[in-house]
Amino acid sequence: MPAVVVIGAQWGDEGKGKATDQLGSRVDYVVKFNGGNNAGHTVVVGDEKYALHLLPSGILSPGCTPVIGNGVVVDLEVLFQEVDDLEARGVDTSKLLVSANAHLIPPYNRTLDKVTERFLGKRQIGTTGRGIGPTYADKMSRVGIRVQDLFDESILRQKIEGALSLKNQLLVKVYNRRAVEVDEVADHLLGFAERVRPMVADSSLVLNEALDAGKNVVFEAGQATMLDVDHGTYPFVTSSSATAAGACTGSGIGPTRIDRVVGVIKAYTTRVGEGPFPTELHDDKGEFLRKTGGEFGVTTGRARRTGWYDAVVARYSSRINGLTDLVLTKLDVLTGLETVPVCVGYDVGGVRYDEMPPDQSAFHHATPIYEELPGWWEDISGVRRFEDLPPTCQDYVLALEEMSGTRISAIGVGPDREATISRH
Ligand code: 2SA
Ligand code: GDP
Ligand code: MG
Repeated sequence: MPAVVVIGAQWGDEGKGKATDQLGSRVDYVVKFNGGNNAGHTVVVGDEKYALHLLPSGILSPGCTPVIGNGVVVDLEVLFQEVDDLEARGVDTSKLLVSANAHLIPPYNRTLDKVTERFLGKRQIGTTGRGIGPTYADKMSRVGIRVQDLFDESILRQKIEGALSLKNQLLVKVYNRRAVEVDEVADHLLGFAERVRPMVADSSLVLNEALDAGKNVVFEAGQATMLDVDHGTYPFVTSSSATAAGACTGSGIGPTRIDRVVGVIKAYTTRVGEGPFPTELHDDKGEFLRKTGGEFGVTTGRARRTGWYDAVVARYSSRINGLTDLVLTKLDVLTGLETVPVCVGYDVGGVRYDEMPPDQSAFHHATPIYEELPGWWEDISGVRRFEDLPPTCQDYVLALEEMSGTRISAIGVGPDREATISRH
């Protein structure tokens, strides 16, 4: 193994939680390196179903140390809610480490996230409303508040004061809201300081030492390639680096330390929130995918938009992330279709694109060019060997592998940990 990065190859919700959890028993550290509690990862273990938001999926594997890296934005209220909920269900969270450099989501950024969306009107992004965007904006504007600031009250107050001198202008003058007081923010954040103190670590040092000692470390991305702030469908993206490169900046390891980059990809496509989505379906097939695949947001409960597999997106993700493997998920959802269309390229005003168009207008106007592959009718959820899949289903996987430019090393045929076919 030793250092494996797991990323989403589409617009999120590909099943990264399950893929990471599966590596669990052989993993010493699982690191979340971007995003925050906008994420929603579902892991099913026997009869138990867990929905993780801020905590890395590795928290469910005994023996594994979960790490919240410096690239994450942390809502302390949500952190401890999630910890308490898991503890109440018998999950040991005592090993959790939180980077001293991770940024905090102060309550006013949740408000700003929601009012900004309302003000954007038709141009809204469809955010999760968790304060993610404003907190990353603060980080880049150098008015953010970090975990380590909790332990020096005078510095914390100075930083809150600095941030509020800007935020209150926006809240009061632009959004017609009440001004936020330094005391209320400081009291809120300081209320968590003693509880978070024992978890705080120099996570870069911890992880580099672990790698030096030959430990197995998994870096788990939130969101996905097409939502990455640099490489996604900007401005309809999240505000963090969700691609493989984000694992380095978001955790403090160098690129030379990474051994494998695994892209998790659904056998069809979904997207939550606004923004272009060439293979989106607005018919009964789209409804079939949503219903059969249970495509509803884990964090907000929003219905996900659904569409066919897009091999242009897959090739783009292979390139941007330098993928070594693909994990193809939810193949079972496609059972029962006469044929399964796969997008192999785009038509933009009569011009064919086999690769992602370099400008956003072209992508917004891309019409998919489909290849129809034969479907299958058999229930495949109990299959554990590739050769036991129906022949047309095997052909579907092999065709995706060929089109996507990366080896498919595992296939998901159900939500449970066990419902996976390994291919070596
Ligand atoms: P934000 O809140 O600033 O990160 O929103 C910006 C865009 O990023 C999308 N986004 C997501 N897309 C898919 N899944 C996500 N996590 C949850 C889940 C989503 C949910 O697992 O189901 O419950 O709705 C996630 N988080 C952010 C978001 O839709 C915007 O398009
Ligand atoms: P993540 O954000 O990438 O971790 O994915 P989500 O948890 O948001 O969404 C993936 C959903 O698909 C969850 O409900 C998983 O339990 C489920 N899931 C994962 N893999 C499979 C699979 O192979 N088959 C089926 N039917 N469901 C799966
Ligand atoms: Mg999700």
